[in-house]
Parts: sequence; structure tokens; C-alpha cells
Amino acid sequence: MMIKKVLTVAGSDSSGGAGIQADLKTFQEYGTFGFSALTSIVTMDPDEGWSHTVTPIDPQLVDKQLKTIFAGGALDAMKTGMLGTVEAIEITRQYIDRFDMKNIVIDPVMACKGTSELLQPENVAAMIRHLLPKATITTPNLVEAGILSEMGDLTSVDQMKDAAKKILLLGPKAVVIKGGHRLATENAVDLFYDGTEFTLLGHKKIATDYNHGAGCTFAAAITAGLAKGYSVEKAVRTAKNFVAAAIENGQKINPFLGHVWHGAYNQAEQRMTD
Ligand code: PXL
Repeated sequence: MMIKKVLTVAGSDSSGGAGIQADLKTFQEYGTFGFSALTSIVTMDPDEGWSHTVTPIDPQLVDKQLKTIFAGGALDAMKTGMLGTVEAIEITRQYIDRFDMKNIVIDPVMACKGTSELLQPENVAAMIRHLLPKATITTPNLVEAGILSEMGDLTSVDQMKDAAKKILLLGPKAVVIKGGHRLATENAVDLFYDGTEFTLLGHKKIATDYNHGAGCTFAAAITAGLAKGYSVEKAVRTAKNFVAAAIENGQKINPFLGHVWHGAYNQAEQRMTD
């Protein structure tokens, strides 16, 4: 069987836990072949309280990367994360159309954990316009879901359901809203909605500070699952188990933060063999 080709269009997290680093590690764990088109580079300064700087990549270079990546034709699945510039978003959409890409996961990254800085609002608008209509699924956290649905703070499962309906009107075929640790429920509750019924996916909350990269890893795992032919719901359920293992085995990376361990699921003797 041909190995499945999977692409991430995202930023580089120089600290190694989120962004393309999370994506490529996750693709590998799933036994898929990972490609990456870099849109920006995120650096953190240990001498300045770990302050983040996001440096976008020249859009022409994003185009060149995608041209290279698509030289062998369409890929089996792709995801987007941090997007850098409006031009990079438009270019990404052009490749989606040109190669009639299917299995598209849009992770609507709007800020880095630990910073309140929202990515440029024009990027959010362009993502909504050009990418969400092509999405097989989008994976907002509570904050992002509040912004996409224009509902603001979401504090209950009922509000998450309303938000999910509104987000589907933007064009994705499905949405999973990550309630995660932010929702004041006993379990970490994610809400999956594909326009037919709501499915609540619960998992016990994991008490850890070492969860940097969880969101990117979750979206990457869904992407790899779709490439392997899983249904959208199975891809989400499997990704949830994968990321739970990664969080449970989080690693302190430096004095400032700890990362999920992307290799944990396979270490937990549940190898991704099918
Ligand atoms: O977790 C959001 C995120 C996404 N992409 C990149 C990041 C981060 C947070 O640090 O650096 C590249």
C-alpha cells in the first residue's frame, strides 16, 4: 500500500511542541508521510520572560514551498494552523482548488498559548473567507469558537452547541469545539457536530501544566486519521485518545513551559498499525 501523504501549512514553534513540529511528529506517529509549508516562525525569548515574536514568511516563499510539495499531485489530507499573512491564505486556497484537495482540517489558530495577542484580524477574516468553506472539519478551542460564532465567551455546553451551528454556516462540513480545561465541567468535554447530531466527547481532566502543543497535535492527528481513510468521527475520537496520552505524558522542556509528548500513544502500546 502506498504511504499516505499529509501536509501541514503552519508556523514553526521554535520551542518544538506546537506548530509544524507537533504536526510532523504526529503524522509520523500515525505512520503517514508528512510535508510542511512554513508560514511563519515563532520565537520565544528566555531573557524577556518568554515573550513571543511571530515572524511571517514571505508569501512568495509559501507559494514555492507548496509548488514543491504538490509536485507529485494531490495529497491524501492537509491541515492549516498559524497562517502568517492574508496572501499566504489566498495562495493556500489556490492549491486546494488546483489540486481538488479533500480531507482538509482547518485549525483556526488565533493566538499562542501564554500570549493574549490575537493574530492579525485580517488573517482571521481571510481564513473564514478562503479556508473554512473548504474544511472537512475545523477545530476551534472555546475562545476561537466564541470568535468564529460571534458569540463571545462560551461558558456552557448549550452555548457550545449554538456556536457549533453558527460555525457550520461558515462552510465546514463538521466542527469539533474543544471545551478542554477552559470549560467549568468535571470532565474535559469536546463537542462534535456535523450538521446532523451533537456528540459529546468526554475525557477526565488531566492535571498538568505541560500541555503546550495539545491543540496542534489534536488537529494533526485528525488530519492523519482522515488520510488513512477514517470517518470524520472516528478520526476525531482516535485523535482525542492520542492527544490525551500526549498530555498525560507531558514533558517539562525548559523553565518556562512543558510540552505534550507526541510519542506517548505508541509508547502506551497502542501502535497506529491499521
Ligand atoms: O498553539 C498555537 C500555536 C500554533 N502554531 C505555532 C505556535 C503556537 C503556539 O506557540 O508557536 C507555530
